[in-house]
Amino acid sequence: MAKQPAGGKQGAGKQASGKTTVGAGGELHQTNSDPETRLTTNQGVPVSDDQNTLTVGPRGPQLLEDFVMREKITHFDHERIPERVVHARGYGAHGYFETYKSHSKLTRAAFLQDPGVRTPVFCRFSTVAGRAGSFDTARDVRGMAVKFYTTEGNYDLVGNNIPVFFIQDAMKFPDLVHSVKPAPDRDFPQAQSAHDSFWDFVGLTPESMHMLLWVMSDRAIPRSFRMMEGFGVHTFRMINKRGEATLVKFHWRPKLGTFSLVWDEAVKISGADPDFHRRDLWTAIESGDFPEWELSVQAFTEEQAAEFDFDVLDPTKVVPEELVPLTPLGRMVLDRNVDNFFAETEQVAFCPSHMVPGIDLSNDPLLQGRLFSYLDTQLSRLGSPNFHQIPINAPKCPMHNFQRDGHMQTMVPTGRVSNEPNSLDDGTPREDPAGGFQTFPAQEAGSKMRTRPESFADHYTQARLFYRSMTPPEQEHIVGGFAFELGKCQLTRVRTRMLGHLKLVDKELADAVADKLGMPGQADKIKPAAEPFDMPPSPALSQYAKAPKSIAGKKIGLLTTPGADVKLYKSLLKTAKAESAMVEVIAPKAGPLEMSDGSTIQPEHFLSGAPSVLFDAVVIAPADDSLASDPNAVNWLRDAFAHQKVIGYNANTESLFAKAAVEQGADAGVVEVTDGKFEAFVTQAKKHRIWDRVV
Ligand code: HDE
Repeated sequence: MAKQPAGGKQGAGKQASGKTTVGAGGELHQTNSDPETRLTTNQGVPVSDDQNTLTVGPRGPQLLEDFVMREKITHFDHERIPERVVHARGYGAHGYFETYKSHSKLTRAAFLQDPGVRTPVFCRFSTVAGRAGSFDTARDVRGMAVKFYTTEGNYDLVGNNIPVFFIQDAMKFPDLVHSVKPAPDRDFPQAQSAHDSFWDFVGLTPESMHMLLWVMSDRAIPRSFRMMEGFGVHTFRMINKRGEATLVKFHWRPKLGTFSLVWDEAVKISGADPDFHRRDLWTAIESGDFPEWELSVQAFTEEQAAEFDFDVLDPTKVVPEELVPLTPLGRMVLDRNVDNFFAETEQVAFCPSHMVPGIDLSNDPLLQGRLFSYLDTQLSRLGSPNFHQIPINAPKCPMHNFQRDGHMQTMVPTGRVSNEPNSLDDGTPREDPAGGFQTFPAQEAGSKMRTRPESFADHYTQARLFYRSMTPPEQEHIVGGFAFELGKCQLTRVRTRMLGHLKLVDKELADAVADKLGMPGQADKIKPAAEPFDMPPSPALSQYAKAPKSIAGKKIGLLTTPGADVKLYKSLLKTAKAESAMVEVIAPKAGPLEMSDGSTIQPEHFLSGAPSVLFDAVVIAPADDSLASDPNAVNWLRDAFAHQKVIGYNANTESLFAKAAVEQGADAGVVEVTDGKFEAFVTQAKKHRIWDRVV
């Protein structure tokens, strides 16, 4: 299934055309004398031996003059660039954006005018806290950064899967990040926020309360990048040809719906498959199941914004969709994996300051700080002001100016003129007053000061709104999230302070967390900067209230044994295909699996390497009752049941269920499928989980 990388001079993937040779050390390697494809140094010098360093005699000292070996090792020594200080672990793919229609009333942005035009995009998803080598399913915010290669320059929408942020002013960002990163003395814990330094910082920073509710919710453990919403977070402006401005908030909605893992799954997946999310995205794209998102805006005027109970410049606030509904703009499809992770995903440089005509900024203080930070970080990460020349960052429209030279300059500008104005050469680039980027002429006045607007002071109302807009299972998960994280904090004052904040959010929430911690009645008394009030609940904030009843894009695991019922297997494949879902087979051993008709299939997994946490719904249909004596199989079933999954089973599973203490037909989600009929199974699986299953 893997796509062969592009061939060419460095052609990997193709069978070498030359001879296979056994080297002096017994190694097998290929030789090739074709000048088009043979191995060379970076200077193009053909290499005769890539296995052995130059020595004096077979056992003698190595020679410094071996420029072939030194060039190879030196290059290797410099293979890494600094990883991103945040969002280091990420995964990207190419695709396109198509506008549904012309949005010229709203914006003059070129990529939002012509429905027939596909604008190329590159999208990178990421976790925030962990290093590049950390695991995918950490409880964390996910980044969702999209670079649109428009005909009027690159536009970067650098967003997250949560619509608010921890802090209101960029000045606090280094402290926030230092607090969540591993402690500097001991360098742990990695890739998680369940520790004293994080909860101490956020407990002292009440503006983070709304974000904390989101981060303790299911949003922070997404099932898949393909099943994640995305948000621009800040308020931006759109400007039309007449120069009229509308305030907007950006939203990405996944076509598959928004789904999450449960915490115990996330924990187990991090061991079973640390690459769970990247593998999922890569596999879906390779198999032609291209993920898709709808881009929408909430569009409103300055006058409307002035009427809201919150300040739209405050990045800790959402504009409830019940107040301003979404206006769909177009769709993004990711249809091509990268050819090279480093060249593309690692070197892509997103900057919120990469704007295009028709889109403009607001005074959100966090956004303003980001405008500085990202360009600055690219200089240190990519090492040169010419990072825009790296193919993944280069605009796909004409680009001309008089910026010159610098490290790793790859362009060769011609002519004697590198300045403007000039009257020496009419062919040099000139400004375009009408077509060029124009900043909206917002009126600004005031004294210079370091302060926070009073309108940013209410830190609890929207946290309460979020909690009260959740379905009961989502609320339970939030309680579990807080209890887990605070339970990992060793300092009592860190816990009691947070319980005090939670009390201001919602008393029931605070009591439930305190109860789980075994600390009832121990909340600190906290005086809020502004008294919270009740807003009408916003069902649009709940993932499950609006989840599509579908298993499209989901994965069904079929656990079976040699002699597996071929009819049932084929019927499951057919059913899954009709629902755009995937099936993967798990057998006790890795080798080919014999089926009931004597044919063989290659199972995707062997049992001890593929716990049921890797699948959205499971079918257990062995050929006999041998699984009952395999502890991996017992745990497989127990976990699937505990994670509220839909479980299909056949007649050979009675003793396995007894061992796992799961009752066959325990609820509507434990379905017999011996006859190979999957209608009831699919109907249940479309609920995502059996929410009312008590475990
Ligand atoms: Fe970032 N952020 N950020 N951030 N951010 C970075 O830029 C920063 C913030 C986001 O896939 C860094 O190239 C500051 C909000 C994403 O390459 C850095 C502040 C949101 C990515 C940086 C914020 C984001 C980054 C690290 C507070 C959601 C990954 C490496 C003012 C709207 C992009 C890099 C990718 C990456 C700074 C807050 C999203 C250091 C100073 C709010 C998706 O420049």
